[in-house]
Amino acid sequence: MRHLLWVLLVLVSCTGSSEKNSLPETPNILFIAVDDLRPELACYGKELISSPNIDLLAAEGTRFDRSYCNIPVCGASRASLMTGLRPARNRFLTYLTRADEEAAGITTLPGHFRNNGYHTISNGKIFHHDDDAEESWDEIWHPVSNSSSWRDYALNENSLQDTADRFRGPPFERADVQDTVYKDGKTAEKTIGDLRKLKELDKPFFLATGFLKPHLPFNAPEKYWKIYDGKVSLPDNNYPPENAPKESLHNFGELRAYAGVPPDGPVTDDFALELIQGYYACVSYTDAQIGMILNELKRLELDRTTIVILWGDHGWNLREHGLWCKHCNYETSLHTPLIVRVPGTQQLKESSEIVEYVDIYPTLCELAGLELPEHLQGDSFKDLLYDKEAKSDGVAICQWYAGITTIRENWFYTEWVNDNDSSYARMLYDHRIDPHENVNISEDPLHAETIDDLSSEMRRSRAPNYFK
Ligand SMILES: [Ca+2]
Repeated sequence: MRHLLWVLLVLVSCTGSSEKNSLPETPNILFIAVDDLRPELACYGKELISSPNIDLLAAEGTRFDRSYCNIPVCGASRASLMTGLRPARNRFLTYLTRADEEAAGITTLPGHFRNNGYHTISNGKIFHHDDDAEESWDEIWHPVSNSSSWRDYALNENSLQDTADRFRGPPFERADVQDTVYKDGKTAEKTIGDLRKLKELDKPFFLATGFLKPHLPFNAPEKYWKIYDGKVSLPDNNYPPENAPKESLHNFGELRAYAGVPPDGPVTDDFALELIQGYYACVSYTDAQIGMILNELKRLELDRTTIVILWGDHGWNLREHGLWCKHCNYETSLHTPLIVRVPGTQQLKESSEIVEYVDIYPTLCELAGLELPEHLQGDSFKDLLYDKEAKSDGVAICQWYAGITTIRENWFYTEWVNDNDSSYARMLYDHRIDPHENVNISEDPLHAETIDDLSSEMRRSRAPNYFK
């Protein structure tokens, strides 16, 4: 016995960290996707937001403070993350992206786990299309709303008919209903049932659960709206950045498709306040669903063998720059929440290293001890969970159509390029002095060298397929 203890001690001191000894050999994965969630959470310093469950997950795991999606729209961001491939000039561009068409033949993240003996389940919105990359999953399930509408309304079927000239119903709903009236409540129920079932399974699992809120429409039970009554304020930069290129702005058509939103021009302050409160209510509603799942994981003691990862598919503008929705190259659309909790290991509380969503696939493989498929274009950030001295490569490249944003240190540089790789617009922000990106300084000769450098960085190392 004494000999065994000695061997263990030597092993611990040789590896220099605890994670190798206590991480399960084949850990389960609980993969939580939240639609349109920017880091609007108390654990990210937004103290107004009630997000106790995600905050607890962050406290027990590692919170990434500089995580960026590679493309700020649902379908394309998810296809990129799930395949580990970057967007390119003709790949992963819109919300309608299908991974199994634009990356045909590529093994997806859950597909890779499935090939390695995992039982894989997709609940709710993981890929944009319900039937995308079906061979990745042993089981696929989608919630059905109580309402007959394709969207998730509790009360507003009549108003949908009243506004037949618009594509959709109202952009928010404040209904005094149970959580399970809306789809995300059903997704939580289904996922909890799965955990109980998977506990008895004789193989590891990759359980993906995707929540629809805080995506529009901002429909959430009354109790979550109430949290924010009288507490919401407007951002102080309700205007385009000084010298902003027109390419960086849009008309937030996604929001205008909803009834009651003016067809052009800005929305009123009162309407903006209601939209922001609705977004917050949806964040708290989703947080509560995630809490029920994480509590069940603990109750079943599966938390001891399960890696939990939580991510939002991209950011969202809540009237910053006069914008709503995503679909642009500002940090508001690119910055995302990312939290990873690994069982049985002593993790760092947070990381301020720059990581990208193409890095998630290799990270989960490495944590689970799976080989990395050759096609992957990101880098594992496993070391950032444990090693204070560890660094990422320090660069994120994000793409919105022809606009490519290079994020490095304090610089956020976007260049719009045409088919023959010449640029026709650009913007540069220095987050040390302008963290909200209110003044484009790309035409200031003082920064010419920085721009050259960032422009070469983008071309050289991070978008090898982009110009092909
Ligand atoms: Ca989305």
